[in-house]
Amino acid sequence: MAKDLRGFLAEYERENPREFCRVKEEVDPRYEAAAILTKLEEARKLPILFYEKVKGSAFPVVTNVYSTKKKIASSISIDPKRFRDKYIEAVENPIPPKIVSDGPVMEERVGEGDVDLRALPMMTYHEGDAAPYITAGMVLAEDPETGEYNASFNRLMYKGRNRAGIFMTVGKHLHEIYSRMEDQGKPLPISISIGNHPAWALGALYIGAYGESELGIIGGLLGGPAEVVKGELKGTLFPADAEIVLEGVIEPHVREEEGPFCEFSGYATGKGLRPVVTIKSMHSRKKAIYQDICGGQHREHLIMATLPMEANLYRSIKGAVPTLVDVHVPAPFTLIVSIKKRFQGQAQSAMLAAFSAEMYLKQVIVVDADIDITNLQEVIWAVATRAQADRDIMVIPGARGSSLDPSSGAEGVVTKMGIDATAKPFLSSFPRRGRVPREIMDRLKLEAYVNLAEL
Ligand SMILES: Cc1cc2nc3c(=O)[nH]c(=O)nc-3n(C[C@H](O)[C@H](O)[C@H](O)COP(=O)(O)O)c2cc1C
Ligand SMILES: [Mn+2]
Repeated sequence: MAKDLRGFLAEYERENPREFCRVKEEVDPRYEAAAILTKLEEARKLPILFYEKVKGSAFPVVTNVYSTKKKIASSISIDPKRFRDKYIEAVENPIPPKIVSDGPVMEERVGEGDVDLRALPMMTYHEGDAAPYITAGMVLAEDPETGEYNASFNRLMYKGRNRAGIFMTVGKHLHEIYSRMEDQGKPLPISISIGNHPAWALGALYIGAYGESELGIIGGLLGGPAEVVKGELKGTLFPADAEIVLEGVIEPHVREEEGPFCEFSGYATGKGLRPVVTIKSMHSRKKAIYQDICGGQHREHLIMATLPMEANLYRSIKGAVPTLVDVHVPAPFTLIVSIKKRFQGQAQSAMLAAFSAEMYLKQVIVVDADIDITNLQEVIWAVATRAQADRDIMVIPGARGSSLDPSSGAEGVVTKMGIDATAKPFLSSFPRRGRVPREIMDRLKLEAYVNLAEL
């Protein structure tokens, strides 16, 4: 199993040549790459796309690397059906990272006076995006109080040669670390690594409690410690075999306009006054590959946002409701949960566990185990026939949600809603669903009565 991005790409291309598309024609990072991806998605194709020539940059670009569960699961040699179990196993058995003295990412370096973000093929995807963005940058930052490192993905807006606006969701961990440094009037040193093996992204995107180590989860997914090198700035660390790494500081008490940017919510939102990163140096491998994740509601962003989230929600709700069956995130801020209800109030326990495990969640629908939660038609049918609004809706006003929800109030304060669409009092005492008896269905041969080919 490869442990770096280029090793994974080579493996995947060899084993799945039809899911790996090399584009030799020059592509413009301004809208063209996004148009190619959009058209492929419309044709229901999700290949890894490797752009060999991107206008204005010497770096080739790879995108859609994390676009399907199959790709992600194969990167850690796991059957897609076992993916969630494996992920939870890594969360529960983290392996601490190992600091190594050198790594391939140190092959090339550009220092403070020369570093220029314009060398990178930053992309503009949608009408309304404020500037070119870096979207696949993994930020590692040290908590000044505990010395632990936090990993997250944070969009970076191009602002100038060595400056980028950074979006750190209020209430998420990087924002907390930055606030702790800002309280002391100090800049926060960070590394931003671009082009990592999928296990790094999967771990970084874990939605866990403050202080839970994403680096440990990455180790658990890789099956051995995540190897990191120390950077030039005091306190920076980054993956030894990343393709490209930027080191920089987020200055305290500086706010400038950032956004709008078309997000996974489907809207160009989030314009606001936000902190700025000053880039101090860039490290890269020889012939480095720049990785991109198309902004907005494209498969890759959605799958990377939901897979780690579903694993965390499954684990958290299971602790509160042991008869949890399954969880599914079908749309932004939305969760569907199925349970085998043993006693009254369990749907509400599931909702409360879910809301406290994931700040972005705004609506939770709980159904019985007979409902296929990936089929929204069935879920809505359960809401229509098993819930009554005055009795079964839980409303939590004034709660922290996402500022990317355009219907939210001041900077992401939302009203959360839980719908208990389980049958009352229990499924066993509820009217039966219409079903033809099983033995008749098994016995009857349709071909004996109708010619299917003629219909
Ligand atoms: C492609 C991609 C881009 C993201 N961009 C941002 C971002 O700009 N700001 C942000 O706060 N979270 C962003 N996220 C989500 C966070 O990285 C994610 O919630 C992460 O788990 C937060 O880390 P934390 O749990 O340590 O706070 C992004 C996620 C993905 C998949
Ligand atoms: Mn964290």
